[in-house]
Amino acid sequence: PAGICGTWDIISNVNFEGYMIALGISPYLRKIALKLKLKKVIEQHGDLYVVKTVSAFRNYTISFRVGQEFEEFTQGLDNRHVKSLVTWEGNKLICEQIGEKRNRGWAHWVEDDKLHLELYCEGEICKQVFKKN
Ligand code: RET
Repeated sequence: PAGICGTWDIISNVNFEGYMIALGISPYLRKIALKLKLKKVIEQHGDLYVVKTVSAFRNYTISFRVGQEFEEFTQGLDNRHVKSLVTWEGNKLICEQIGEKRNRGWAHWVEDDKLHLELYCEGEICKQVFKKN
């Protein structure tokens, strides 16, 4: 839906640590990651979405078409190869990331002018909320 595009600043981040532990991210990298003020920059070019996770330390960008599976390499996160598929479920943009980790994926949606993101891995749920920049 309209409203997901733009630049978003994080205002809350619950259980990012649990999610990163589930991914097997090192204590050193987790400590850095927990201190970051993350931004999401979301663009749409025709049917192509580009989602950038931006921080002073490291950026991570994915681009995808809804309904079209793509190869994702989680470079700088846990450095795994997954097969990702993004679909709409109601107003939520849902991604399944099939690979070594069970129940891995995320959901993005806009509610009350906020961008909500849930990150899933092996039963851990990280909940992040962003406000429009
Ligand atoms: C950072 C810093 C280095 C360590 C980790 C990171 C995590 C990034 C994540 C990005 C998720 C992106 C999504 C995009 C969806 O469209 C910030 C790169 C672990 C979890 C869900």
